[in-house]
Amino acid sequence: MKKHFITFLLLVGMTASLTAQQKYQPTEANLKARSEFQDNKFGIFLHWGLYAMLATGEWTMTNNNLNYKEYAKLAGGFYPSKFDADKWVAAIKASGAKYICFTTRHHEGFSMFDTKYSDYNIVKATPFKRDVVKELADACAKHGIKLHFYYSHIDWYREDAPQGRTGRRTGRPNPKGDWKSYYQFMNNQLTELLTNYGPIGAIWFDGWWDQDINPDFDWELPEQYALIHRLQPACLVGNNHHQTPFAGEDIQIFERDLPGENTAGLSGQSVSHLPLETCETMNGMWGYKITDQNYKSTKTLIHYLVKAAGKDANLLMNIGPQPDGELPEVAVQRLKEVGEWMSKYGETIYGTRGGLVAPHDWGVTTQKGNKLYVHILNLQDKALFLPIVDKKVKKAVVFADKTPVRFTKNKEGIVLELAKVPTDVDYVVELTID
Ligand code: JFZ
Repeated sequence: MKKHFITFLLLVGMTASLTAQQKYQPTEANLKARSEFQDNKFGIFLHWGLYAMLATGEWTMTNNNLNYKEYAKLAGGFYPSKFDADKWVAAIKASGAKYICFTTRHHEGFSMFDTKYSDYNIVKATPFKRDVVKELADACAKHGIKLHFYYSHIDWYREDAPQGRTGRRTGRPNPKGDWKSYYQFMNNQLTELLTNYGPIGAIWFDGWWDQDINPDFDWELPEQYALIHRLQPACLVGNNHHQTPFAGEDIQIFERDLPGENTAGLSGQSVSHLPLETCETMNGMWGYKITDQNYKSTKTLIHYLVKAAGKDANLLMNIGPQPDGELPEVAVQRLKEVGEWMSKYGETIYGTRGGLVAPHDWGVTTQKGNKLYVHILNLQDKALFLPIVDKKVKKAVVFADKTPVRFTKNKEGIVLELAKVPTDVDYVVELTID
């Protein structure tokens, strides 16, 4: 009897979660936001929290098993005197990025915004007393940059946060936590974030994977996602869970790899039909790391952006702001140089989708209407074969100066005859097809 009852409960549970999943129908506004998101192609990720002061990345609290009460004392000394939201947003805009994703609360548990639901926040617990999220939101609105919020499901500080495979030695008393209380807390904060800061482009969740040691753990995501869509239907929901997307999500996120590639071991999931985004660090760390000056070259950054576009994905490129409130100088220089390239070649990136010729070792293609942009990133020859059979190529020009490019056709496709072996950062040939 008992067994039957359990089966019955299981069935009810499964049906309920199925209905919750099937119920998600993105609104018109949401679908429009998804394609605008894809058009934007390039965003800047900012990892900023108390961890910036320790200057060893955002995982220091758990990596060094720092006691949560001791760690919290950092807040009393957090005074990023040079913080200027307008300056940040202007530098980011100059790169050609169209949106910023900011860590409102990372795994350390410190809220970088004014919140009623915890005093452990930048306004109440620091001498700085300024809501940097509000200042960023205002600067973004002024500069026409979209704002996305990173929000951690993990919290290494709160006693009610259930402990997963990280943050187990931060001295908190109760590993099980109090899920009901913690879930309510997160939803309260999400409500604040989606009420007090104007239209938000996306909520970017992270930390689901912390409970992969407990397969039965239920994050109750459908209800949380529904809350977000209720508050702002156009707000996109993304989750860095490294799985194929769950119901209620609007974008698929990849970490440190292009979709379909998995060199870092964090992106083995299959590629879905949702808008794609991949995030990558400009040096090697997300949060500010004082010893890491190993910044990727401007060429590498541009190549990554172009390759993402060729795979139909956005690039979310990260910078870890300093504890004094400034962006690292090298990062600002990179932003400027990527921006110079984007002001010339943006047309071949913004508003495009992955092109009809799949990515190759030599580069990728992007496409908008009847224009196919051939991005040659790495070619040793003066000619390039493109397997285009279903479409007719009417015209080929060098994108930069519109000089004609000769091409010949054969039954397998076309061969572009270039004036020289390309040495540009990205030698773009523009094809008109039909
Ligand atoms: C996550 C965060 O932990 C990290 O701090 C940063 O915010 C990045 C963008 O996202 O990265 C991960 C995700 C998963 C694991 C480790 C780091 N994991 O499964 O161990």
